[in-house]
Amino acid sequence: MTTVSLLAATPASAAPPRADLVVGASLAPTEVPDTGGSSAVTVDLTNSGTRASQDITLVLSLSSGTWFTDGFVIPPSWSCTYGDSAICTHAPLAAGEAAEPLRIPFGVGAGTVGDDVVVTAVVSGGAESSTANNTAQASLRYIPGTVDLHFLSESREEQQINGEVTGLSSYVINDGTSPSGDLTVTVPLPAGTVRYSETTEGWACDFGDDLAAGQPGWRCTHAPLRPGENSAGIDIAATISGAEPGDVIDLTATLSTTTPETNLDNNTLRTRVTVLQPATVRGTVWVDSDRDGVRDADEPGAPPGEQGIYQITVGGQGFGAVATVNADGTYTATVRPGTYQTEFYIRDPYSFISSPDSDVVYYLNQTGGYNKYGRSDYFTLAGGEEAVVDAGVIRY
Ligand SMILES: [Ca+2]
Ligand SMILES: [Ca+2]
Ligand SMILES: [Ca+2]
Repeated sequence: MTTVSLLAATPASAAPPRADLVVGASLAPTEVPDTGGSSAVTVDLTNSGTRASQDITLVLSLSSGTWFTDGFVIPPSWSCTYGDSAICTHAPLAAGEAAEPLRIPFGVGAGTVGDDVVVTAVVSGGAESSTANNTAQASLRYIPGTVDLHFLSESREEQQINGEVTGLSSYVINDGTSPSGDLTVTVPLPAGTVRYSETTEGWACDFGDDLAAGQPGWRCTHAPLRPGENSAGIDIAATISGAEPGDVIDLTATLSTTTPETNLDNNTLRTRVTVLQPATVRGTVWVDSDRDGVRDADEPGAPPGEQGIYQITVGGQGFGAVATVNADGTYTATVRPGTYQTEFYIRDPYSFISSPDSDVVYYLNQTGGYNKYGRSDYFTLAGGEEAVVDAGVIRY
């Protein structure tokens, strides 16, 4: 008798090998302003079963008022099409294998504070030991949107004299999470100044007698800003005029919008000018008519113009002034207290000479161009002081 050995029967308690896909979904961010915004869902998928799955299909569904956006990259192991739902496919996962995490951004429309947007992920991939873990949900909560406009420049202080130009120059940014309304910036014209200029691009600026909260000044408007968006540059400039030394002049811009803001403390930008007593630089470009190398009492000044004194500048410390040249060859420049030199640009038929009566310490009569150039030494002036700086020339 032959005994046939049979394979042991599978015990009733041992389950056959089965795949078991497990899906998880998370959102970042998990809050969105009530004016709308965006988020992204990340799907994690693992086969925690004991056998490979079949081909996998993942369906991502969004609440109404949300939509999948374009232009992002997903792992090459996934393939998706986007409609009302995102439908993504993936090759079978071996037992214990995890898919590359799949991150898909989406847009969120405006909603009501406290409401939730729900994202649902459902995965399928053939027979499984359990499908209870094939669905995952994540939600996004509407929170109050914020608008916070502020100037990007810092307030600053300057020291200037009458005749100089001061100003405000900045951009406005929306640091909130929601779009602003239209922007308005007002700048009253302070006493001791006159209008010089204002921005013409990106902003619509007007200047008038009652435009700055009923005061003379500027009123500028700009289109709304999205969250994180910068405005066009705004520039407002005024000339210091009729001010007294010691006066403190504030040029202040105030920013507002039609939507509520979370912070109004950062809506001003100021340039503060302390007015200085000016110093004066003056002198004469005199003609050595008898060519004896000294300045005689009856010797005239050179004429201003293309055939004489073309320009005289008083410069130093990164700024300076163009002198006013008079018909008799004298000139005057008004400057801040500081250290300067006078630079003379003259033209044919005049040339510089060396003379004990000339303060020109360096000159070039052959410059290769029209101008002949001469300059004085540096000199330092306090407020109210005056320097007399002369240049001797001859006429051919
Ligand atoms: Ca499952
Ligand atoms: Ca603000
Ligand atoms: Ca002379």
